[in-house]
Amino acid sequence: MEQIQGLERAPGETEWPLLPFFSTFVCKTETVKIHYPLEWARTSPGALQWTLSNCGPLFVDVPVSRPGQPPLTQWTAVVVRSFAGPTAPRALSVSLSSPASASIGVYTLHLRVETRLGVKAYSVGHFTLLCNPWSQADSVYLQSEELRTEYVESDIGMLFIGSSCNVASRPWSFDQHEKGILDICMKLLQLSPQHQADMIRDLLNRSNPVYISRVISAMVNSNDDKGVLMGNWSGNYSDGVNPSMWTGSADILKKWAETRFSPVKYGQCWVFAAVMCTVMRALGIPTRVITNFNSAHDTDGNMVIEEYYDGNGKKLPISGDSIWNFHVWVESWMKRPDLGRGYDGWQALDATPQERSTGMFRCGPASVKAVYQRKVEAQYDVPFVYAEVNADVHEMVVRDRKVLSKTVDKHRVGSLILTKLPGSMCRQDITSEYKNESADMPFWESHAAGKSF
Ligand SMILES: [Ca+2]
Ligand SMILES: [Ca+2]
Repeated sequence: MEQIQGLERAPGETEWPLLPFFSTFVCKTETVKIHYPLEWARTSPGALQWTLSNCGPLFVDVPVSRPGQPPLTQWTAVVVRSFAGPTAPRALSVSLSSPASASIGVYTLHLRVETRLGVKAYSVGHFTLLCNPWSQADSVYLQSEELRTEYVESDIGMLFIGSSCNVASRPWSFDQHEKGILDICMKLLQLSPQHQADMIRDLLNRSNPVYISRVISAMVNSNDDKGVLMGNWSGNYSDGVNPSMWTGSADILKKWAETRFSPVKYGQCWVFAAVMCTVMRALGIPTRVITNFNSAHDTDGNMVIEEYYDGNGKKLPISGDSIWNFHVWVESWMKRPDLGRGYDGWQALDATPQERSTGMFRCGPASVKAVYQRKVEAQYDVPFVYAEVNADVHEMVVRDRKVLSKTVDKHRVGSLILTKLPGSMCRQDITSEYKNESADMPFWESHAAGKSF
């Protein structure tokens, strides 16, 4: 299948060239005009029916209806015009519209025509249906044109690494418009354990970006499934590629596809995040890469980082918790009807295999607003993300398994959270989106500052 262009076009009507076989992609709720030769039969529009199959057993029947504004709640097909003349070939032009609630994926379009002579069924071709951040009805709608340009269309990234005192930047090519990449992203959905286990349920769930993003966060790493990237933090990368040597996502995704979906060696956090950003942008879901400096990895779910030292200040290997100089994940923009009001917007998603989330190495989507509010029961993985940016560090001196002293450091973790500033290669500080710094102030101080927390 071939991708004819990127997501840069404006929403609205798109005319496809003469069929019968086409392959392209279209965003949900967009109307496409399909021009189909009907040289073989006399027909009346009322006897036509399109059938869509989403890569398998899920079928949607779309009877051809009368002209009118297509409702965004169901598939519609409207005959725009039919051609019939003594010299011109018989042909039919039909507008097809998808609802905002449609599942994304690769669709096969069948045309069924009833005539006096019988019924004919034709397989017309394929198209890939994507999320539509331009459509208000879509769960990933993003109002600002400038932000859509940055978070969906832009294929140039800047990843931040290093330390909060010495931030280094690393350009990255997301390559989501590159030929073949969208098909590989679709393959990633097809190979997911969810799809393999229950195809119909998976296809139905693909209307929901919360579900889609959780599947992708698992499939970008090769743990537990046939996912893309294998992590390696050993320093020995001799049988693969040093994670620092990658500069773009296409090389990684193509290598995965070319090796019949064997894990690509190797990734570290920024590589996992950048590849996930590519997949999400390719699917039409606004996404950005985030770097958290002094990022905590809480292994026991208590949202505290425990550090144990002996009397000489030597760190003891008692706790599994750790603090990375930096850690990189992504945020995707979507509605969260599953969480009630107030949690729409950016959702943290992490493809780096750190901890299992309901049995698999994946993380999120965790509403950034829920992290800010410490709403730990808001699925998915809010306690883990909260700890990454906001865990207190308990430094304990122990002897004979007894704690002799304990100090609490409330400020080390999550010292700076950055992303790329839209329309620029500079950094944007988004620490305050994750952290309510005034919550740690004494009451009088926060009160004096006029904060209501
Ligand atoms: Ca995986
Ligand atoms: Ca802990």
